[in-house]
Amino acid sequence: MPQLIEKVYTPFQKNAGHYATTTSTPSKFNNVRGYTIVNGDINSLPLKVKNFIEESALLCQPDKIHICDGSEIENEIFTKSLLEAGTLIPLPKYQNCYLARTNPADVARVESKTFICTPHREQAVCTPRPGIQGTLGHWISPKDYDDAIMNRFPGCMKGRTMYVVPFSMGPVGSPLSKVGIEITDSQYVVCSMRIMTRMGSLVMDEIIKNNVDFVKCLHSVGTPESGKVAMESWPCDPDRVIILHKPENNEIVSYGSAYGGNAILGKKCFALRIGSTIAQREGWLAEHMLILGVTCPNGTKKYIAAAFPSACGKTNLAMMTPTLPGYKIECVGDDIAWMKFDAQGQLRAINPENGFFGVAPGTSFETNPNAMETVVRDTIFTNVAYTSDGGVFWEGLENTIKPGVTITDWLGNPWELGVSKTPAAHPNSRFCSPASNCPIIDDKWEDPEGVPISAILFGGRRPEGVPLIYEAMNWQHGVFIGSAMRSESTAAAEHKGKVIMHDPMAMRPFFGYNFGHYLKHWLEMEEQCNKLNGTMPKVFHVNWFRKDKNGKFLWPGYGENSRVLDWILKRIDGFDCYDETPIGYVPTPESLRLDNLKSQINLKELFSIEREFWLKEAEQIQTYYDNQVGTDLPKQIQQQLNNLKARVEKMQ
Ligand code: GTP
Ligand code: SPV
Ligand code: MN
Repeated sequence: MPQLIEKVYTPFQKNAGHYATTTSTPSKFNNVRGYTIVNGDINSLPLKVKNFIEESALLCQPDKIHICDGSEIENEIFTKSLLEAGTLIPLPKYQNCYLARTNPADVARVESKTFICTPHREQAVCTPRPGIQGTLGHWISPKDYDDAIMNRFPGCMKGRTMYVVPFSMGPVGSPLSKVGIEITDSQYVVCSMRIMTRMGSLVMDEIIKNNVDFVKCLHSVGTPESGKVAMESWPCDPDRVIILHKPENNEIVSYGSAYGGNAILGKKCFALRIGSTIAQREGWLAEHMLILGVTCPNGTKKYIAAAFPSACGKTNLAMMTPTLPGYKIECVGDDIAWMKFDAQGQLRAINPENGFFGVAPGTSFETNPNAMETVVRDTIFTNVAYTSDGGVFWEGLENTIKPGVTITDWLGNPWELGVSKTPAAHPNSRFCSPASNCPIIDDKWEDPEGVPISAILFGGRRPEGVPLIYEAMNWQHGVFIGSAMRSESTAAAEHKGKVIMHDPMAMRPFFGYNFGHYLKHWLEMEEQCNKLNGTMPKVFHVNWFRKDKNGKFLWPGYGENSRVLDWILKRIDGFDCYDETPIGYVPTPESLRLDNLKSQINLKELFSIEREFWLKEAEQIQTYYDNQVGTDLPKQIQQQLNNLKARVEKMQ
């Protein structure tokens, strides 16, 4: 049996991007099914891996299969090929950085086309009130799931290469980690997965050695024949995008988009949607949370996890430069946390990712210098603007533009500061950078045991009514606060306008199973902890985004948020520095450090808790539960809402 390996890489050929058509390949390398293995040895793989590859090949009918090893040389070859295809543009101002401009119809996650497939609808989603559209995820039946695949995938990789990407979410070999294999026809996705996950032979070896189960991820940008491909350099099929998850098979299938969470399948699809279902089965939590370490002036260090909806400040908080002297922030992760109790009942978290896929606009030397330092090496930027000196530009970097430098916007059109009316960078433009590049990456960010979590923060964009910070009175109250979270919509998904949406636990787009069951699971974490004689983390709600009557932020945010962390640390240490309010505990006036603040803060407005506002808020939460969650709502959560209503009603 000849080894089906071709040592020569063909992607060097001109125009050999995603849609490279095969030229002659030696027939002796073609196996019976008509494809050539151009890298890797399929026969050395465990049967279940081999089967997954062969079934996918049978369906997608690629000309070639490349089993990725994750090596430097392999990455260089893909990069070169993407440059030749025009998918990537070099950025000579920085080291090993590139810009991708997408098809303008493929710029964000597509929540309306994202589905969870279970035998029964109620396993995946809550049952909304009759006549009401559910907003807590979309269910698809097993039959429609199969049909969706069969209507899109057969032959979708004809004439092209199928890449097999073994990856680990979490440090390779950690007891908290899980592995996956993504099959994709996009080299851009392969290069992104290499940044965002631990990817390559190391992971495949782990799968072979320990015969571990892997999450099956199948991705295609779509068929060029669909006629909807407007840009050769960014193939996609926007009209037929679909993102499917089948938890019982640990399976993800994504078609038509190459953007972010739609295509980098280790991230939202695996680490959150499939991850949350595994976590429910195994008794842990998979959450849309940053993880940071904070050291205070006396040298003690605590770790905090925080759930904010997409584009609401996780990356910024995770990499914050504190303005309070003597404080140090270190970053463990900026988007996802997997958390589990250890044998002592201490909640521990790992960041399952290996990189940051961060929002570019708003990131600057003033707001997030650590991110700015992170992105000047080994980064793929997507949909930011380009400068004539080989660099990047986005809203927030206005003062970095040197005289004479011209700007090209994310669509490829000339753009002029102060003149052009449209944004230079797409509002959801991103940087994709290795976490190890971050100057404040935490020593323990790859600790296989995870870091101990002392507090969980919830927060969102609440221009009105919600104070800078308040603390939950207990765990159940904390779970309630998370379930009742609301936030202004952002460009991270397809929602239009700035409406205040419910986004419970910052997970609305990412639940892998029924939200009511998810809340029950959260409530049960306390029992798990008690059995182990542990201490539950404290829960807080923060809001950096409250505005005054003129629409100006009441709080400077960013590094100044260290003042809020300082108060949280005092509470973790048990200091009695809070006042009780109907919505929770708020800092006593002297306990929130405001020394040396550069601007005048209207504390009264920032912390005001209005009876009318909160009566309405409680009513809206009730309507939301009734309309969206129905009988799946745990009674403890309804009780918490009743308690809130009663406390607010008693206000003067
Ligand atoms: P995803 O990657 O989509 O999950 O987003 P994220 O939660 O990591 O949000 P990120 O930190 O990238 O911030 C999104 C936007 O919010 C950026 O434009 C930031 O500049 C802005 N932002 C972050 N923190 C603050 C803050 O404390 N105050 C204000 N006013 N804006 C902030
Ligand atoms: C988010 O939208 O929460 C992101 C970006 O982190 S994406 O990976 O595209 O989902
Ligand atoms: Mn996110």
